[in-house]
Amino acid sequence: MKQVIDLRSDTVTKPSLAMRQAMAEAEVGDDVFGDDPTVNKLQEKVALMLGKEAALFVPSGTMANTIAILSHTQLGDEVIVERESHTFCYEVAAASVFGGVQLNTIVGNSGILDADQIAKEIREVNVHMPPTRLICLENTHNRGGGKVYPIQKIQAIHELANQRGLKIHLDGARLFNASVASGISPSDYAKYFDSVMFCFSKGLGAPVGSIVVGSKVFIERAHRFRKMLGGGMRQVGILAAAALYALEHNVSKLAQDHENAKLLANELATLKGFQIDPEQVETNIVVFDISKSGYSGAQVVEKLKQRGVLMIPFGATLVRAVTHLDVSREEMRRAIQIIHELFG
Ligand code: TLP
Repeated sequence: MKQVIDLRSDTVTKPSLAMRQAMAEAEVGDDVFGDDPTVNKLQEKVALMLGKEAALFVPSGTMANTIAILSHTQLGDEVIVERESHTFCYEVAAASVFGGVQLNTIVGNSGILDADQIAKEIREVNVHMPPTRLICLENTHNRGGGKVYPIQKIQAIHELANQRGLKIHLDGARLFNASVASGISPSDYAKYFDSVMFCFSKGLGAPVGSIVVGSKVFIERAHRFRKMLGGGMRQVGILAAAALYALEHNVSKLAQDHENAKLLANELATLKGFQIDPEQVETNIVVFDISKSGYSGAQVVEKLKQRGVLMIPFGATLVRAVTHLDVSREEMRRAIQIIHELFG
């Protein structure tokens, strides 16, 4: 059987035997009653780790962001997001549908916004206008090619939010990738946000699950919204056990994913018609432009697929590859070899 090298996303990892063992042995209870000891342990651990009062385990990153937005806002409020953010591009308008908020999008530089850009978009109090209530940032930035948010920019946006009485939420689906790449701890990022979410089901290698952290009052509201959206889970300690395992064993492995991504980016940069600046590849996401290659993104993806290398088109002329726990250095080298054979 041809072995596939799956670089479509870091969501494709399969739980290891040791993780499955931890899941099998997890103590469980009905979490809607608050009775699941493993979920409670995970929530306490993550709240402490991020320096916040409380945490809530949720089924997905999309639900985490939606719950956070709903918890910070009221019907008719405005939320500032980056134009290429996951919340704007890929969450099926959940914040608008369920929260009745308007998203005001600002175009960033590889997904990164400056405080000045945001300041211009904060609305005056005026009967004609929706009140600006919340700013959402994304770190690392997915469509920005896994870009790490510079901490000085976060600090400036945090100050602005404070001055203008706004809340600030972090989509930290890949917060640990940012942390490993920058050397800045998750709690040093989290202190600039009222709420933070991150995912266990991406680079950390768990099969399911994300978590939202914030103040006790915020998490109480978030808890109600989780129930409202159908995210109240029962003996979910088996998933929390995978998340605990991931935190303990898989964070340190992210550096290897970042090295593999850099290796790939360096090779792609040598190919005629493929555009990428390897310097810009800071974490595990590699987005490259093939517009000058004579192929469409879909064609490049199809040719690779026939040779057992999976990536995804990321727009008409862009292709994305994501490195992760289930792609070894050797497999990365094999994928690079195939790319050279096809496009070199
Ligand atoms: N991202 C997925 C796809 O939805 C695009 C991927 O393959 O990268 N925030 C960010 C920054 C994300 O990248 C994702 C997932 C989410 C939120 C949503 O997480 P899930 O898929 O658990 O709802």
